Amino acid sequence: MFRFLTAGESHGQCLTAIVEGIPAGLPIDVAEMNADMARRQQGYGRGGRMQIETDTVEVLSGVRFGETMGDPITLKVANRDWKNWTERMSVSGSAAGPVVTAARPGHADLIGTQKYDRKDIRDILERASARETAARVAVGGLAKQLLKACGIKVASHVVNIGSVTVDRKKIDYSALGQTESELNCYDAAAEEKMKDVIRQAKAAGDTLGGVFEVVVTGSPVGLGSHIQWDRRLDARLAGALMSIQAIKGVEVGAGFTYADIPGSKAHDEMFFDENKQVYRKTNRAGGIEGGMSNGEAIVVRAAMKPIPTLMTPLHSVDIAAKEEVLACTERSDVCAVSAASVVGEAMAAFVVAEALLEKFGGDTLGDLKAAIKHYEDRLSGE
Ligand code: EPS
Repeated sequence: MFRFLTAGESHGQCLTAIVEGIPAGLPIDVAEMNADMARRQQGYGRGGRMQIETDTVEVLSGVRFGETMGDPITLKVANRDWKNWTERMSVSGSAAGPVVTAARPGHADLIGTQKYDRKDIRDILERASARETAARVAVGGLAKQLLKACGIKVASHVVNIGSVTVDRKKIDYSALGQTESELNCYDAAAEEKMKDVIRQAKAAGDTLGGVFEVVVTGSPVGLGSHIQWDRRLDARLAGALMSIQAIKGVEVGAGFTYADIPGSKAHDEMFFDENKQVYRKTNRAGGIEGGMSNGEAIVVRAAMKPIPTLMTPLHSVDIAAKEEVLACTERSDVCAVSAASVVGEAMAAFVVAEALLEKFGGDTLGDLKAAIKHYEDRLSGE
């Protein structure tokens, strides 16, 4: 079983994650994990917090002399900002300073205080914050390294911000994972326009959402299963991406555009040749048929709503005074779609690694790779 939990508040001491199920014998490159941590922090439109933090992963258990032992792995990401919050986020003592009571529409503020019987919205927003995704990217770093050892690569790119969409014809899919782009976007002209609309939103005290795409290449056929609802790979990827803060829509392959085309144009016809065996010329299915990977690139997209913390706040209600007010303004981002794309990679990597381990098992990396080889030999008729 491959699983993880995260813990930690946005302005608490640190974020942590416990990851169980990574096989023994996997070399771990912490610098590579930190490269993704840095990618999550960048992005035109991020707020002041990112100037304070330099997110780095500390491995507290499960790795010895650079290699996993099969033990649970504990990861820690320190919050540098904690030093500015020691009183307001103290584990002991009583509340110092004013409480937050003006709920932000679109955030967990109101419902969280109702559900958990809290008087201070901070008790909710601290954990609801997308800061938690730093821990997920750390976990995703482990999953990615496991996948890489098995020939599977996970990459992402931003395809839409606000009203600006990339021109897909300009995108070199073989270059995914290699951009210097501030917005993780592979269409330079669209990226400039995206920056413009982010600038305009910032000037107006507004925020912007968008869409990112995650692409997984090198996956063997048969990850996931058609035999039970909760084993379908597309369902699991959709759930994992939807679990990222502010994600409101997910699609696989042609996704919602399937609604507009007849069956004769919707499916990926199959062909055969001696070298490629069964192959397809299109990939509208996004690499998944019948809830199972089909060996093509797995393509999933997620739509992010604009961040609900607005510098020109929306009409709302004060939960203490029970009167109509303007929502609270916390320091926040104008646009975090590129950061979310890195989190999307992490969540997709986790799901694919989980499905890989489920299918091939293996307490050690060697056993896992041998099982994959045995299976691929069977499929190729050797
Ligand atoms: C985030 C850290 C947060 C926000 C953002 C994501 O930092 P702070 O709240 O200290 O400014 O920038 O959080 C939210 C968008 C949110 O709604 O809470 C991060 O590390 O990604």
